[in-house]
Amino acid sequence: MTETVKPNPLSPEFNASAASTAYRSALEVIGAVEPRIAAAITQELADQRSSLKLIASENYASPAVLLTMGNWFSDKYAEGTVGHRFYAGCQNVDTVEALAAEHARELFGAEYAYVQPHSGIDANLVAFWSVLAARVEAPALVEAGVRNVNDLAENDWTTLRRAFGDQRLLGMSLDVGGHLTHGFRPNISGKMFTHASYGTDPVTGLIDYDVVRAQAKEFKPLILMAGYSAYPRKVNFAKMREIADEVGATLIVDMAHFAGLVAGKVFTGEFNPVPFAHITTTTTHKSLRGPRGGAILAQPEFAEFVDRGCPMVLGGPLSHVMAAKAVAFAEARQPAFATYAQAVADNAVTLAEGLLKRGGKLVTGGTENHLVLLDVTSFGLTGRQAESALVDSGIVTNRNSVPQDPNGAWYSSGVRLGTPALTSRGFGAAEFDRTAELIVDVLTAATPLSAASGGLSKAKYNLPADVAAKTQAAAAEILDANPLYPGLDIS
Ligand code: DSN
Repeated sequence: MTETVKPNPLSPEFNASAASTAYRSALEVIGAVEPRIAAAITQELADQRSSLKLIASENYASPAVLLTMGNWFSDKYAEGTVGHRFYAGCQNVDTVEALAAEHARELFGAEYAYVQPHSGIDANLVAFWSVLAARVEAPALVEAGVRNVNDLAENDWTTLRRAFGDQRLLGMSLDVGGHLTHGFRPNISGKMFTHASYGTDPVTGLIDYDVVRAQAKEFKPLILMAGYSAYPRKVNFAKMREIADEVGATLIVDMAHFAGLVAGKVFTGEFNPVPFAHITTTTTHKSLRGPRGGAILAQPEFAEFVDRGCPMVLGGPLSHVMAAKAVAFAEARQPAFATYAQAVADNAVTLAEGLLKRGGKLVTGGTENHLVLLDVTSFGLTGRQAESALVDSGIVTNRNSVPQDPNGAWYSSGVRLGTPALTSRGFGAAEFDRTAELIVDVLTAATPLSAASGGLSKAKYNLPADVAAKTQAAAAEILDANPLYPGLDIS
């Protein structure tokens, strides 16, 4: 007989009574010093419990992961790497970091893992410096008469870039779902490299690998970057590696968004970046459902350079977070995580179909991962108006550009919807179809305020109060049926 247990992997191993005692005691201790912080922590749980969280980059970590971060590892300095520290007394940090790296290697089938990065940006920076160091540093610096990059004048990016031979990075365009840290000006990666980006096909919205290949041949990048934060499809990393090899580039894949789908074996073969990328970077808190942080997997030739991440690029390792990464990776190695990851992808398809059948327009027409990009221009709204109308109704998303966005990045024309968080609560097909219905109801009822009616910006809108109230009540119903941290009694 088929088992019909809902995929809520947080529940089976979750000892609600022990977690309630732990958190109540912690809040009592915190509240004795600064009660407003204890109150804010309590309120954050209440708020997270009571909203339909569809932010594609967010999730709910298990109490085991969260509790692992609140301890005395926070007090320890441990610059360096396992067995090679700039401080004494790091034996327990060594245990933690070695275990986290071992779990990461096993989880992703990687030969080398580095678990120190504090965030995805940090992980990418370490990866960039590693490629520069491995492939460029020595000859280019010597030729430029620079003995050490630390000798360069502060903020002298032109000098720095010349020293490194003005290297190039080709990454996915921000406009079609790429990430800021893949060579864009507001991020340091855009200052370190001469940058070019590849887009998507204007009709299908998909990456055209022949176009990427042609661009790479023309541009000859040192680094070919793959990965995204708002592209709702799989990427063929085997093809990306082929392109990188053809032009002598190093392939870095930033799998921050979909690491959980790789860990859970939803993305396998050519869609699993780890065997193909020279360096794979990630965050640990998105679909992977760990603590807020980053990690790097690399092929052995880059290991010695990545190992220098701290102090080259990173501050002292956050040992308490590395400990929580070890716990999260251990969780992700359990069969329940694969069930969860598959449910994340299945739920995204349900959400996409629920929106499509109610008249929604989706970038690329659907999804193959954990996110859906809804083009809200068909509702006559900007992304900003849609995001706000949904928040008023208890639905938390984030506005996002769509390809060739007429409203620019600030107001945008889309909302990005992700399934990892609500799937962790136990949402399945019925709940995601209902969620799609609620989203369409709100966006249909919301109207932009034109200049004539007193509104002046692409941010203003009108949403009938009864629609917001009705949606909030309907959302509360499905949220109550799928409680976050069931039995965790904090008030
Ligand atoms: N801020 C993350 C996101 O929302 O996609 C990426 O860094």
